[in-house]
Amino acid sequence: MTSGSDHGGDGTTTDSVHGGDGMTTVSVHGLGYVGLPTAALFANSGHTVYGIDTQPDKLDRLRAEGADFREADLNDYVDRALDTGSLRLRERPTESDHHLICVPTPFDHDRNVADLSYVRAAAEGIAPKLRPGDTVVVESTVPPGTTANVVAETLERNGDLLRETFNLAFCPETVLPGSILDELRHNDRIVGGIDDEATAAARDLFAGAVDGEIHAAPDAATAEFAKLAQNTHRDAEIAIANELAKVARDHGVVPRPAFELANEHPRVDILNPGPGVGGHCLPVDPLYLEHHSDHVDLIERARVVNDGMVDYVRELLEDGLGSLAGKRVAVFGLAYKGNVADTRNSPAKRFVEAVTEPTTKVATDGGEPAVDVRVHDPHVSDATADLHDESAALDGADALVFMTDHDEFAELDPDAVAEQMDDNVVVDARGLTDESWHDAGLDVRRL
Ligand code: SAJ
Repeated sequence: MTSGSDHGGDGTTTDSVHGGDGMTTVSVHGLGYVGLPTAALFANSGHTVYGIDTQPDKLDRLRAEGADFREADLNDYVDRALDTGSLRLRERPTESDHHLICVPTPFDHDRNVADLSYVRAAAEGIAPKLRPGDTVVVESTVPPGTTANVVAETLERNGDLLRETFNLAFCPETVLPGSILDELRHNDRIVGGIDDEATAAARDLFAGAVDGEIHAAPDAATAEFAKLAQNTHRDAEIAIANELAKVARDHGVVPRPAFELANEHPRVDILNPGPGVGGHCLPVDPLYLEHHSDHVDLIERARVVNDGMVDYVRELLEDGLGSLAGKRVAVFGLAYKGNVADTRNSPAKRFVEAVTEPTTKVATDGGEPAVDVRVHDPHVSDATADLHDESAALDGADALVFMTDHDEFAELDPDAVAEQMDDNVVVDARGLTDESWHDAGLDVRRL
C-alpha cells in the first residue's frame, strides 16, 4: 500500500494549522500497539494527525504495507487514515494543537524503577514545538506523579514555555490485545490534568473521538494511580483464583467447577486460574506502585503467587510423568493469553525454560536436554521460538500441557489426541478439557 499521506518528509515543516472546520492537529508520539490505533482514532474523527516515531524502518513499513495487527478491522481502520492523508507519518515532532505521548515505559528490573527514558525523550522532542495553549497528554503507563513532575519539568526545561501556558494531562490507554479497536472506541476514559484547564482540554479532545464516558480526575497523579490500580487489582484477583485453585486440588476438588458454583453468589466473581499472568501490563504495573510507598504487601504477594504458577504447572507435569527425563512433552500455547500472538512475559515461555533448564537436563552423550519439549502455537510466528505444527508436537508425546486458551485448542478431539500420544498425561492449566478427555483414557490434571 502506498500512502498518499506523507509526502511531507521528516516533519520539520510547520504545516499544522487549525482545521478550518474546528478540527485540530494532533501529534501522536510513539506508533506502537497503543499509539498507532490512537493516531487512527483521531485521524478518523476529523483531525489531522501526525504519527511520529523515531524508527524510520517502522514508518517505511507502514507506508509500504499498512498496519499489520492481528485484527483485520483495525488494519483497515489504520490504513484508511493513511490513505486519506488524515494520518501523516513523521520521524520528528512538528507543531500541533495536541500532543499525545504513547511510548513504552518498561520496568527496569536492575534498578527496580520504571524506565521513563522514552517518555522524557518524547517530551524533549515536543518542548521546542510547543505553543501557548497547546495540550500535551501522557497516555503511557507511569508511576503517580510522573506527568506533573518529570514531564512538566522536561517540557519546561527544553522549551520556552512555563507550565501555566500550556495544558498537560494524563489519560491512560485502555486497549486490550485482541479487541483493540473496540476498546479504543467504546471504553470510558479517565483524564487528569496538572490544573483544571488542562483536565478540561484533555477531556474535550477525547470526548470528540470516543463513545465512552470521560471521567475527570482531580489531578494527574490520581488518574495515573487509577490506571495502575486497575491492573494491580486484576493481578491480585487472578492471584486469589490461582491460590484457591491450588488449595482446591489439595482437597481433591477440581477448581473451575467449584469456582462456577461459588460465583453463583451475587457478590463473588472468582476469575480463572491459570499458569500465571503475562503481557506487558499486569506483570509490570503493580511494580510501579512500590515506588514511594512502604505499604505494598498483598500486591507484592500477588506477583509472587502468579509468577509461581509456572512451577506449579511443572509440578503437575512431573506428578503425572514421574520424571521428566527422556520424556517428550507437547506444550500447546506460547502466547500470553488466548487468541493473541503476543508472547511478552508469557508464562508459557517461562514454563518451557523451566522444564528444559539445566537442573532437569540429564546428561547424554550429545549433551542434549533429556526432555524433548515441542511447542505448538497456531497464533505465534516468533522466529526465535522453536515451534512445531500440531501433529509434529503431539505425535509420540508422553504428555500434553495446555498453557494458552486459544480457541483452536478447545476444539481438539480428545480421542484423536489420545490416539496420537504415546503416554496419556494431560496438564490443563487453562480449563480447556472436560469429562470427555477422561473418557478418552487421558490422565488429565486440571487447574
Ligand atoms: N488471566 C488469567 N485469568 C483470568 C484473566 C486473565 O490467568 O481470569 C491472565 C491472562 O491469561 C494473561 C494475563 O492474565 O496472561 C493478562 O491478561 P488480561 O486479559 O487480564 O489483561 P491484558 O494484560 O491483556 O490487558 C490489561 C487489561 N486490564 C484490565 O483488565 C484491568 C486491559 O483492559 C488494559 O487496557 C491493559 O491491561 C493495559 O494496556 O493496561
